[in-house]
Amino acid sequence: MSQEIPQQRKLKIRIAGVGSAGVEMLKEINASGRSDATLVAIDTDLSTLTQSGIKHILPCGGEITNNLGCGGDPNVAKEAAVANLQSLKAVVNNADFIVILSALGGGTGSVIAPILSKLAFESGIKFIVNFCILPLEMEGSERVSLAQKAFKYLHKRSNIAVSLPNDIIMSSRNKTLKEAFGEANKCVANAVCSMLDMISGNGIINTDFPTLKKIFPEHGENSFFAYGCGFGENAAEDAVIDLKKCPLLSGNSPAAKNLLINIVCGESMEMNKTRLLLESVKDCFKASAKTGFGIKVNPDYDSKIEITAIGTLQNPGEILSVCKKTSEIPACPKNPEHIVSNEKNTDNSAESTVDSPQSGIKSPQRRLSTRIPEESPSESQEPTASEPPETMQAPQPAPRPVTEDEEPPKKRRGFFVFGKKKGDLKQEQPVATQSEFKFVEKSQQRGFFEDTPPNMRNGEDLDVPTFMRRNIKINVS
Ligand SMILES: Nc1nc2c(ncn2[C@@H]2O[C@H](COP(=O)(O)OP(=O)(O)OP(=O)(O)O)[C@@H](O)[C@H]2O)c(=O)[nH]1
Ligand SMILES: [Mg+2]
Repeated sequence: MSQEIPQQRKLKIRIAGVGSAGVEMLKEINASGRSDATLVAIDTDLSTLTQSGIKHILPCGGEITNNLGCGGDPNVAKEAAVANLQSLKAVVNNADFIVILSALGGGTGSVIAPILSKLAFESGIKFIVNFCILPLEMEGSERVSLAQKAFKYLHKRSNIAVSLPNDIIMSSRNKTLKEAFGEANKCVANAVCSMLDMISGNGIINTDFPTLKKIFPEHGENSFFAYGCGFGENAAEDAVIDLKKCPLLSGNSPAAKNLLINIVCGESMEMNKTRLLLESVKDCFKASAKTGFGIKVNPDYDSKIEITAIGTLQNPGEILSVCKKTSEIPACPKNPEHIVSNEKNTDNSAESTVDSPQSGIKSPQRRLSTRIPEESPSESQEPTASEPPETMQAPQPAPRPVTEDEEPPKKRRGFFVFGKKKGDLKQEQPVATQSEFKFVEKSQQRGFFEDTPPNMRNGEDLDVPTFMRRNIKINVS
């Protein structure tokens, strides 16, 4: 009797490029023709999206930015994110693995990439990876500081968050700005592709998805990623040298706490050579505890050897200028967020998978058609999010009740934090609930003056507090 062999479920992998540079990186990946991941381009600048050639686009600007981008303003980007919250949720919905690509320092990438990480984190996505490009120091402290804050925020919601400072690319090579940017974009695209190759599960020794999760179970660890390649007779040695020079390491070979190494080589690669190669990569990162490795043979590689290493840092202060800088920024408040759904945009709020035709993410033609005032009925009948928005609020001390003509206190909100609508604040001030304060007995009140005669006036003992003499009750919490 023949038994039906159960089909292995395909991993749902999404790669989102956020902001102009994020979309540029996504274009590099798109050019490599991957079919195992769904690519989604997200920007407030419509032209970036329509010219990207990416099948799934999510324009977030609309009237807020006149489809022109945020001009570096994080407040505008936040407004755009709030207006498109349901569509952003649809990007992460039901995914197993999400990679978010962005350059931080501008408006869109700095705000929407952290928000997407947060939505992915809250929706329980099994593995979240962020690759972030950091602005040049010369672009000014405002951009650099915004980038640091954004990195710190999204890092806490990622299994792996790697930063690549543009300064490293600029300083290491004598290139034009465009060439250097292009090189950084390629570097990130290569890193993403080799990471996906690593988990595709058809190697001699696999570093599959469960292995990746086991090695990087935590969120918010400081991570690094490196990629190296060698050819010909000394391919192995050259690949290690190239790996150490990888710009994603920002010029360091840090000590790794957890490390995952993947080698892709030709069919003629000897076992002994492979073992030595693995040893030298482990030595390079002084790896001790959890190390996983994978080997994949690619018949097209001949004498080419490719090494990919992903790790978390033993000493978080050791690598990456951003890690050092972000440690100076005050920590993010715990559970500060309160997401509100955006009623204005229920028309594009499908909470379905990207792959489904009802997705909230539209192909350029479909999505653009929703910008036309006379919206077709079929567009507005798309399914809405099935679950109510989740709330995460830190416990607050009971505030003083607000009187009718008094302005409620202004809540401080970061760019990555959603709050309630302004109008809701007044109504929702909770009424202070207090319990009665119990004072000690009258006889025990006089303490130090116990043996002196009481200080009487009009029949009242003035040494006894007025509220006790007159039986006024005081409520305290
Ligand atoms: N590596 C690389 N960096 C870029 C590229 N374009 C811009 N940058 C850098 O990334 C930072 C953010 O720029 P953008 O991605 O254009 O900003 P954005 O996210 O689109 O934000 P807004 O345009 O303000 O909405 C800049 O400060 C630059 O340092 C690029 O193609 N490659
Ligand atoms: Mg832009």
